[in-house]
Amino acid sequence: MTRTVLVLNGPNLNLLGTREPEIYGHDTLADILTDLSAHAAHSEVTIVDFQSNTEGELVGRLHEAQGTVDGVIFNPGAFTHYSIALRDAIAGTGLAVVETHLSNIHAREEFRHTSVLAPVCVGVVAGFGRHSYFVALDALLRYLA
Ligand code: CA2
Repeated sequence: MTRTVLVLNGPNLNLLGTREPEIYGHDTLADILTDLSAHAAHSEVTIVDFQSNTEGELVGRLHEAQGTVDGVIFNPGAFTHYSIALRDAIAGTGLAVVETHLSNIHAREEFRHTSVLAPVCVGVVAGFGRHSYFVALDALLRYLA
C-alpha cells in the first residue's frame, strides 16, 4: 500500500550539521531527508517535508496535512517543551504523529525532560541521532498497518 508521510522539523533544525555535532551529529537536515526518502521508497512511502522556525507555520502545516498524509514524523525542536498551540494542533487534527528527537532529551537539561506534545502523539523516539528519523518511520508504518 502506498503511503505519504510528512517529516516536519521545527526551530533551528535548519542549522543541523553546522554546529554542536557532538549533540546533533554531522549530517545536515537535507542529508537526513535524502536518505530517509530513499529508505522510504523501498516501502512505497513518499516523504514530504517542511521545516520552519515559526510556531504558526508549523501549526498551519499540520492543518494542511489533515486528510492529505497518512502520518507525521515531527521533530518540534524546543517547541516540544512548551508549545500548547502545537499540542492543540496535533490533537485537533487527529493526525498520527511520532515525536522524534536526535538527542535523548531525558539525558539532557531538566527543562528538556518534559514534552507537552508526547501525550497527544502515538509515540516518541529520541536519542538515536539521524537514526531516530528512520526508527520513527518504521514505527509509524507498523502503527498504521
Ligand atoms: O534532540 C532534538 O532533536 C531536539 O528536538 C533538538 C532541539 C532541542 O531544543 C530539543 O530539546 C531536542 C534543538 C535543535 C537545534 O538544532 C541545532 C543544530 C545545530 C546547531 C544548533 C542547533
